[in-house]
Amino acid sequence: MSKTVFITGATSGFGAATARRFAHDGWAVVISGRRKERLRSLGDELGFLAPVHTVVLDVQNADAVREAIGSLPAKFRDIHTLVNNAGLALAPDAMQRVELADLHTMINTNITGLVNVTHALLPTLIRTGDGATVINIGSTAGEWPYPGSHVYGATKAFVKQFSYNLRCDLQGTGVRVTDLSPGIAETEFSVVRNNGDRSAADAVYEGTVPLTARDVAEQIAHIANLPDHININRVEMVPVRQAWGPYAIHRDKTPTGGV
Ligand code: NDP
Ligand code: 8X3
Repeated sequence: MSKTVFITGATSGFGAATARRFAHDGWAVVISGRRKERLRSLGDELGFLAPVHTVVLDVQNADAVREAIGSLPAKFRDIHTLVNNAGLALAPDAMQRVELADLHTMINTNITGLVNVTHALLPTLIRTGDGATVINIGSTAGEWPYPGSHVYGATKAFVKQFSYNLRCDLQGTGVRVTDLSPGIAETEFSVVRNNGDRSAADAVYEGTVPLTARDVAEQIAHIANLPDHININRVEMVPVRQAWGPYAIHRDKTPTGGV
């Protein structure tokens, strides 16, 4: 019998590429996200390759998550791998200049949403036992600071620590947990971050060679298909063209602030 993967945020980017990758390997695939039309068209595309079930779902809504997982058709109920991928960055400016509501949306999606889905699926994954896998999509932003990353990077730091802590709780269950943290990758991520401004999004990738969604999907498939006794705690993957800059030293001795 084929294994089943549950993917959040499958309407674009890493999630859609992961759905394609697993369907090509013959896994049963549960694809979820908020955009119904996108899910339908991906379901139509992959339905010839593998069993596909679509779930319109906003991960921020704990009741909806519980309900969606509780009402999976029998054929898709025995989840082997959960890919906690749904997430976003907003407010690409300094913390002191951005809207509080955007910060809450990042927290509610990248932290609360990920916790909602994990909590709802853990009983199933524990029942699956050996080889069951949770792959949480973190980010290099969870490890390395940069201007404008403020809450986004902090949500991804949460993903890393949550992944490690979850491993402790799941010791003895056979369930594996990985924090997969990519660097810059060309998806709709930057369009969302720049509030639909395509030219600002394109500028992020201009003149460089970023990761692709497929690169990330390959890693996800690799991790999920490893022998049951191996747990990859964390993977940080970046394009060769992405490294670190020097410390930002403010070279101006004029006092700041005051009235
Ligand atoms: P995309 O914008 O292409 O995809 C994001 C996905 O998340 C979409 O399918 C979107 O679906 C879904 N999503 C967003 N909010 C919600 C929500 N409330 N409920 C359910 N689904 C939601 O970006 P990526 O593929 O690049 O991003 C995927 C993950 O990878 C994110 O967690 C991101 O932070 C992370 N990441 C991205 C990197 C990059 O450079 N691209 C690098 C490192 C990490 P819908 O809108 O239909 O709900
Ligand atoms: C997305 C990668 O560098 O924009 O998590 O933070 S980056």
